[in-house]
Amino acid sequence: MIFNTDECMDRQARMKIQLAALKNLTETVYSKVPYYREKIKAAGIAPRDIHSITDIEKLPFTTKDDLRENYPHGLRACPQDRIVEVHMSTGTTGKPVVNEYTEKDLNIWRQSMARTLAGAGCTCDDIVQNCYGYGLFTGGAGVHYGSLAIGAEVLPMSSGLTERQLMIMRDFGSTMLTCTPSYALYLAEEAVEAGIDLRALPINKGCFGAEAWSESMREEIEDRYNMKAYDIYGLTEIIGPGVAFECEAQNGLHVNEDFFYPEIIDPQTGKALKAGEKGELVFTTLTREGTPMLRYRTRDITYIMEEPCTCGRTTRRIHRLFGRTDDMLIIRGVNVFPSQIEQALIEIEGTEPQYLIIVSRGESHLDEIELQVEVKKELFSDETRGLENLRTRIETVMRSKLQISVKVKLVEPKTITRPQAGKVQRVIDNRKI
Ligand code: DLL
Repeated sequence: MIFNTDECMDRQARMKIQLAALKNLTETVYSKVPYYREKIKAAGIAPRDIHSITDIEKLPFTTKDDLRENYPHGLRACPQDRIVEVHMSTGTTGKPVVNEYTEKDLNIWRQSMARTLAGAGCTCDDIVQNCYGYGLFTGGAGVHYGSLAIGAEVLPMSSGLTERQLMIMRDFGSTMLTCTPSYALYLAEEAVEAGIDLRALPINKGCFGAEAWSESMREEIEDRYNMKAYDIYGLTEIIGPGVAFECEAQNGLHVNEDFFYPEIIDPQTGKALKAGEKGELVFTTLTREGTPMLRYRTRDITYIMEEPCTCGRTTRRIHRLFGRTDDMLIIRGVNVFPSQIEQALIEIEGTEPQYLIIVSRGESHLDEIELQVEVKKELFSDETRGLENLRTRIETVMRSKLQISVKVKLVEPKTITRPQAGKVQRVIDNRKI
């Protein structure tokens, strides 16, 4: 299976299906979920006002605060006895975000994850080493279900226990790796220590996501494993992984839009933006039963790509993520995204794709950024002038690209902590604001 017919259907035909599903969803949440009913009423509309797919813009948004307010079951749209599985994302503050799945919801997840893995070329011949965390996090379960749907062999490793991961990878001949991109690089570094040549192993492709990663990280992973690395995107609130994925063209991520309807809005005004215009990504789960989401604001920044893809799928794509609206640091009034810093670093020869941004408020009450950057080992054995030149170069590039001063500290390889489970932390904000 490379892709299925639903992914290649005529766009007009798909829009008709999406409209019917949206009407049905609006009716359901209006009648079953008091919170949604009140919000829809407050917006001055009723389910009968949905006549075209663009009428979705009349519906109210749902935010993470709405989910927290309704913790744990307030947004459930079906009786408890129809729920068969629950996942949550904990985040760093506040109550967890809860997603409750019916059997039909799991079916949607299996299909979207099968499409996701197939997008990267996974077939029943593959041995999938799944190092996303199993448990409440959606990564482990999502890849597991998708692998089973394809008929691949899945190794349910979960994250951590790196030595054992490498031993299994070698002894079982895993052909596909699924984990966060930062963990893939961590594994690769540990493989060097353990004297394992990853490039000589059968592993030849991987699906990476759950956190931001740059093209240079992709190159590094591809090079270290001699594999093709694909970007996959999703979030707990909508289904987990399986919302959007790269195909072999690797030109944007195909959205499983028969299940998850995407919109892009201006994060300030909430107004809908056109294809090609960058803004906040919003999803409506057209066919979910357990905890359906109406116009959920993801805070992820990207744009929609409507041009046809060379792979033959007709689903619209999103560009790889540019960051999150809530990632944005405001440093002395200037908006800075960690992804901009990473992008600037990529262009500087001699740096490794490992960095840490530490923000603090100095004695003068002004915000300061220290950027710790790992540099190639050879540079440390060189005379110090090389290091000093590199440090000033990075500071100059940062000043010209970000319009702020950044204090750069060069550190030896492997100084910056790698997550052995969960997502990488790129920013430490000590400002207490
Ligand atoms: O991270 C689901 C997932 C698991 C996706 C495995 C891919 C692979 P959450 O923990 O709820 O769910 O976090 C969702 O992570 O809103 C994005 O900000 C970020 N994210 C997910 N995938 C990507 C990606 C899972 N490919 C949040 N690139 C999302 C950049 C990503 N950021």
